[in-house]
Amino acid sequence: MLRRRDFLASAAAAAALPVLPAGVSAQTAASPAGAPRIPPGFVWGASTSAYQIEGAVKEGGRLPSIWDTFSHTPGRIADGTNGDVACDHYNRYAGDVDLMSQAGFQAYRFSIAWPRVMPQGTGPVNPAGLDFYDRLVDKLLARNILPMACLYHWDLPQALQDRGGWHNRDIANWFTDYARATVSRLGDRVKPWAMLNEPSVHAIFGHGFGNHAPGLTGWESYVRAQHHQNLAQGTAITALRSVRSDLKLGTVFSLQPIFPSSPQPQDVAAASRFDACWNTINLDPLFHGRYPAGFEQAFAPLVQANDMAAIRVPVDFLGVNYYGPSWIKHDPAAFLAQAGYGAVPDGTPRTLLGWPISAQGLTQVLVRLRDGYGNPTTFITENGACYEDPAPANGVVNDPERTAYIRAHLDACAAAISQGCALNGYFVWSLLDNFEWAEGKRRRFGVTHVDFDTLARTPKASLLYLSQLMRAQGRAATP
Ligand code: IFM
Repeated sequence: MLRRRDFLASAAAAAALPVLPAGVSAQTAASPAGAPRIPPGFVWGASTSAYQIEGAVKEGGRLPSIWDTFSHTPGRIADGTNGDVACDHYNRYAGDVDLMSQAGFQAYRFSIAWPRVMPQGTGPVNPAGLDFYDRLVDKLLARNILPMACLYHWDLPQALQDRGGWHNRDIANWFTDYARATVSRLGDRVKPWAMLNEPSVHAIFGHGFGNHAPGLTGWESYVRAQHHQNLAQGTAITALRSVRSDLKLGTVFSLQPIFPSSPQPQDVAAASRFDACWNTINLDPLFHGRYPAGFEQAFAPLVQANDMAAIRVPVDFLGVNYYGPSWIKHDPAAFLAQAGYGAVPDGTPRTLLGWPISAQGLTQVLVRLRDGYGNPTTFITENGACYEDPAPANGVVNDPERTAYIRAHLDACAAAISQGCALNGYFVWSLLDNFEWAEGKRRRFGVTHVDFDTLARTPKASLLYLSQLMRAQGRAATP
């Protein structure tokens, strides 16, 4: 496993990037008073995903994904919007990269749209689709920003959904073929590659609750989608190892502490089952080659002879998306292991979406990885918060709650590092206000405000805060 400095240095070297921009040294970068105690060498990044920002859904040979279908189905999206235009990043990517560069970001995590690269999901590659990512990557490198690409952030080609999508075991090979084609084209410049984004979330919401695309429901549907994502992830990592030897291959999980909503034994047991469905259903197969205790039987009908060996593959890094903890109660009617969301303790602060806030929970997640999963090289690949923002005034959007949220979570990163967790970097979610899935455009996570009528970008105070920190600390990276 690579550790912090090795990772940035080798990824930057492989991409022919200088680790330190000219004129900046570890000595010249000082810490602002009261700033989180993040050590030099930490990677500071911003994160986005294709369907949420690109728009241009019919340009360059792209065909529909499950999210095009879902968002155009009446009643699915809270405000009736869709990703047709989103932030128009497809056409405005150069300005967005300049914005990142001006802010001082060192790295950018974005996702590749499978329906651009292989519009039918399998078969011929669409060169025009890859051309877009070529342009994006070259622009990033020209600005000394390290590209980190994620191969799948929930936008499955609709043509594959029509063949069963994540319920069809063949998807492990479909995904691997798409991954190989994409990495063969971009792997000379992009070194860190994440396979999947938040597979348990995609399985639970998209294939269990049905409030995300493709809108499927029920326990068996969830189990099939979860196992086939695990299998596709492992199969693709193994295949990509032989594409190039200098790649850094990993994946991204959403992880959170899960608490019982009461000390009643039934709620305690439900919390443990929910923890399995959210957290260890991804972690245990990848790092230990088994499904969590109590879940083996549910997965047994799907697991073939070599599956667990195919899933348990070494990774160069793990991306952790963290937002906050959940409180869970026993609920016999809940499709997910009879475990449902329960009462959150009085006084717990929450974001606009009602998500409980606990920066300490981020440290707990990282300590769990340290103690239970071999302390993998880790990046926080998403962290951020949704709040009601005021309109832009004097060229800025004042978002003190988001700024405080980010600051507290950076402190939690520093605490984890001081406790020996192999945390290497932090990517804020998100660079831009965007299409927030079932919430549409009415819920904003960006550190940059986007006016969805004019598509104008305006920095928020949270971006200026990050920028100040990154300029003082981030550029102190030494190889
Ligand atoms: O917007 C999403 C992202 O796509 C996946 N992680 C959580 C974010 C906020 O809901």
